[in-house]
Amino acid sequence: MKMTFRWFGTGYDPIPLQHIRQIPGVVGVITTLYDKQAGDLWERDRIRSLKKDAADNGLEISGIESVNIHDAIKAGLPERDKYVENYIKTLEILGEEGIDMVCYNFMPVFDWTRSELAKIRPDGSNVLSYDQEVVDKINPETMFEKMDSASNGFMLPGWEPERMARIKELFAIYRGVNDERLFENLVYFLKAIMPVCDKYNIKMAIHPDDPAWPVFGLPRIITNKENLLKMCKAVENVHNGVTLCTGSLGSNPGNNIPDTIRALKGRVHFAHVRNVKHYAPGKFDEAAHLSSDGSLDVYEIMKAFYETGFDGCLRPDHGRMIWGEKGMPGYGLYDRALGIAYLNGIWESLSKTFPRR
Ligand code: DNO
Repeated sequence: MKMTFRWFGTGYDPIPLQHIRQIPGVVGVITTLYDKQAGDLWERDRIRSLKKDAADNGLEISGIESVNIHDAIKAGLPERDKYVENYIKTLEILGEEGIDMVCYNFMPVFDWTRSELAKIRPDGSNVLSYDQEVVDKINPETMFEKMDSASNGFMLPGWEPERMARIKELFAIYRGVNDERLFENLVYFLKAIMPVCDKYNIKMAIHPDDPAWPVFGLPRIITNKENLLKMCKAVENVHNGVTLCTGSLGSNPGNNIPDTIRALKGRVHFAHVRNVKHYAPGKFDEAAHLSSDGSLDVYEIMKAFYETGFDGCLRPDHGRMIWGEKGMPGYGLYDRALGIAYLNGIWESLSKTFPRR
C-alpha cells in the first residue's frame, strides 16, 4: 500500500506541498490539472510542471484524480469519438510521463452530491452530510449554486462552473439514457482506451457513484459489488479497475465493504478510505476516520485491503473541518492528516500481526 494525499495543484489547493510532505508515510500526491474541462487534451508541459512541483517537495505524482469524462461519452452522443480520441492522447502523454493510475467517474451531470457542506457536529467540527429528503426538495438546476455558495470560495471537484452553467442542456442530453445505455457507453469507452492503457501499463480506476443510488432521476451504475464486478467482467483487462471508495459505497448500509474489496481482488487500483455515520436510509454524515466515530468498521476495511495484497495507492478521503481550518469542504489538511496517522497505525499493526511470508 502506498500512502498518498489528494492535492489540487498550485494556485488551487491552499495546502502547500511542504505540509503534505510532513505527514508521516505520505510518498506522493494524487493530483490533476484542475482547470481542465472534461474532454480537453492535457499538454505535456503542464504535466511536467506538476511533476516538478511535487518532486521539488520530495513527493511523486502517484496518480491522477481525475481525468474527467466528457458528457458526450457518458451519454453516447455522435460526437463522443473526438472526446475519446482526446482522452487516449491524454493517457498517452501521462503514460509517457510515467503516471500509471487514473481515477475517473461515470456519473451523469453531477459528480458527488451532498445536501450540506458544513454540518456542525456536537464537538464543533463540521462535516459534509447528505439527506435525501432535503435533496428531493431541491430543483437540480439550482444545485450548483447551493454547493458553490457553501464551498468557502473554492471550486469543488467535479462541480466545474463552466459545465454547470449548461445544466439544462446537460439534463437534456441524458434524456433516454437509462442504466443499460449508460453501462454500454462505459463499456464502449473502456474498450477504446484499453490499448493505450496496455501500452503504458495505466491502471484505470472507476470511482463509485456518490451517494450510491440515483439522484435527480439520473441513472447510476457503479453503486455496489454486483455492478462493479459486472463492469470488470465486461472488459476483462487488469487495466480496467476500481477506486474502492469506502465512503461512496458506504453511503448505502447494504454494501458490505470488506466483502466488496475481497470480491474485487486484483482489480482495486486505488483506495479512498473514510467513514460515514448513518442515521436513516438516505441520511448520513461524513465522520472522522476512526471506526467508533461512524458506522463503518475501518479496521475490517483495512484488513480486507491487507489480506487481498492491495499494493496500490491509498488516500484518506474527506475529513472533517477542525481546529478552525477554512479549507475546501472535505479537503482540509488537519483531519485528513489525522486520518492518515490512524490508517498507518492499522496497517502497521496488521503487517506485524499477520506478517507476509
Ligand atoms: C469528491 C470526490 C469525487 C471524485 C470523482 C472521481 O470528493 O470523491 O469528486 O474525485 O468522482 O472522478
